[in-house]
Amino acid sequence: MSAPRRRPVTVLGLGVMGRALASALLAAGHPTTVWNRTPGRSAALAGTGANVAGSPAEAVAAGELVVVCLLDDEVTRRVLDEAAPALAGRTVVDLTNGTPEQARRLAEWVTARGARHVDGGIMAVPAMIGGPGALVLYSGGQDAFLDWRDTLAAFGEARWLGTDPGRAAVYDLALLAAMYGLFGGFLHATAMIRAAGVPAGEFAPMVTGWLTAMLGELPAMAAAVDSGTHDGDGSSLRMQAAGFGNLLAACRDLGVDAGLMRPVRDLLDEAVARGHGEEGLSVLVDLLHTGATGSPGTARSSG
Ligand code: FVH
Repeated sequence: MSAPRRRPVTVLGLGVMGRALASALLAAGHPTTVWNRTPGRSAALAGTGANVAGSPAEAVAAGELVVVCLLDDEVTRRVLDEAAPALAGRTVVDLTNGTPEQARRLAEWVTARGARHVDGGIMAVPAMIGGPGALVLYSGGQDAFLDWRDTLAAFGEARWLGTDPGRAAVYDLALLAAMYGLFGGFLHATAMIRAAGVPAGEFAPMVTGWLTAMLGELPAMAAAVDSGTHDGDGSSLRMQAAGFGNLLAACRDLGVDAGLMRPVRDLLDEAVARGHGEEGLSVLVDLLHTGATGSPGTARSSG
């Protein structure tokens, strides 16, 4: 029996991630057309069967599904604009990092040109694409997503988050915030431990064990945020604010910049000053969430 015919697809953008996505589509048997501003980046893909287009319009015309993976939303808009006459009838899946508002605006722009739009957020590094740990979040055009779900599964688990085109982006950025918090904590801790003369490699297993234990707290903290009952489970903010000063003092003594930690201290102090001293860390979510137009609290600044 012959293999089922795969529909033709296109990838716009052959950075590290775009190349991984194009490779996954080729491996899944899709006739794959690629385009990149800098032509040299398509050489290896051409060697494994990709068609290389000379312009965004030529690339879009060749694929029923157009996967976009460019630097940012501004570049995406510029590249899609060049391809606008070829967009009608296509499904555009934008995997470029962006804000929820950018995703909603692009959805309007794409659908106004007769194409379907799905926004996506890739929760994986390029080497993970096509492997078991890769997760890609999607939202926007549901019919388009369902139509292409099996193809998109070539990248990793394809998780649907609803018809708001901005939904995938807000999850993506929130997950990145969690990741940067974790990495920021690790980097600061490692700077302290190295300043104390301990090699990072010796410290890493200890910090991994500690963070793994602390990850177990997250479900209870999330439940506290949802219920509004922040009992702190034996670790009051008053106690934590008092101890945090020692962390900053030790950094001073070690010659380590405490810039990543000071906002946490400020937030703890603000929470205590507002009468939350006997509550737990989960109450800080209420202080951080000032509303879309809310002015930042005294301890924080907006982006
Ligand atoms: N790599 C990662 O770990 C993350 C994982 C999660 C998702 N992100 C997002 O994916 C988008 C692309 O990321 P990337 O890693 O492929 O990034 P680069 O290797 O820097 O490739 C950038 C591509 O964008 C093209 N490009 C840049 N500026 C322009 C422009 N003015 N006109 C046309 N194309 C442009 C660039 O082309 P070139 O420099 O090779 O000519 C690359 O194709 C991104 O949103 C991540 O946040 C990756």
